[in-house]
Amino acid sequence: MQMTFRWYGEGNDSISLSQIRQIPGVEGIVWALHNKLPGEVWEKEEIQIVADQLHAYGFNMDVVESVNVHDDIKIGLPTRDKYIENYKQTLRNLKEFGVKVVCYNFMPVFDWTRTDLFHPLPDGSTALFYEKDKIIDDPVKMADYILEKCEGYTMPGWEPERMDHLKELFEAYKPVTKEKLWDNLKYFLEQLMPTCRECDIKLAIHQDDPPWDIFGLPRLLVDEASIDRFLKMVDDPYNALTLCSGSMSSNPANCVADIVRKHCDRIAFAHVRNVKHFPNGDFTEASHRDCDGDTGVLEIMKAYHDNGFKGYIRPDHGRHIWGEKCRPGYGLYDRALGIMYLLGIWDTLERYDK
Ligand code: DNO
Repeated sequence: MQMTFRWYGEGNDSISLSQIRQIPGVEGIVWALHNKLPGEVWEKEEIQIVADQLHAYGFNMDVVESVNVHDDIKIGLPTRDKYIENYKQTLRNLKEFGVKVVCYNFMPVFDWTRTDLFHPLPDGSTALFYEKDKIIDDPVKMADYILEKCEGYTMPGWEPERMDHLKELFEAYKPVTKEKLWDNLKYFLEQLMPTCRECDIKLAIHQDDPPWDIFGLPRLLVDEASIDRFLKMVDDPYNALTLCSGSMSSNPANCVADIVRKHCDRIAFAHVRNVKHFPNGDFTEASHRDCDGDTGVLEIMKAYHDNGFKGYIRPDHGRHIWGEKCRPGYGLYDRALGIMYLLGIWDTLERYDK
């Protein structure tokens, strides 16, 4: 297991690499070229700039999160082949820098969705919050809210350039049923697998967050059965998972530890965080400590350990604590606490649970 930390890049993150260097146990930075639009090739010269920054602090750059997938691929338009070729070229360029895992998602239009990015918690901190009833609202209003609240940072999947065309995007997705979306995902993966093998890069899908349809858009990776289907559909070790404990356990019916036990060998990258449910279906994000939420962090870590997990792991969204001003969910302090908690569990298992 290798501990990593997500960083949005120079000038695009409130946190510096020198701060991250002081968190015990972090070996790699989970990075991306966040200025690139979905479908664009990531050029070697652009990657080199980040490589130099990370290497100066002794970090590896094995994991990219995310190379975003162009909507034409998800919709299944004839132009998808051009964007798939670009994706292959990006993988070839990433290979030159030793990248091993590329995380991506196949959610239509939006990436992760919350209705409140800074919801007050009883301890005086704030955290991401999802209020089911607010989602029935107009998606255009939702996008405006997210863009207004992201403190000037560009949120992945909520790029203003794309949000400007929301109505057209919703129109374009109209014929895309859930089954059509599965077909389009299969097509994408089958085109990509030979390049992944050639480059020795695992393509690791992130589940849909939250794991159910929103705004009438279909969502695929939502539970154990859909993960089974996904892995069987393209049964190749390079077709892998970014298993996101928080996304999956936003639905209380999902048991993340069961999925780890079943598919550990196909999990290339683990996101571990904690979610607390309310009886009406709302949920809030919580500290990484097991008893602060309902995700089952201890059981999940034990499942990874029992199954000899060799992949990459990172703490996921944290609360905003001690007055920190940061990207929603991506502050330094609570994620650093999260790392110490996860490593505490792991080190204990390593020593006493052979
Ligand atoms: C949320 C993240 C997601 C993830 C993408 C992967 O904080 O886990 O935005 O990076 O869905 O493409």
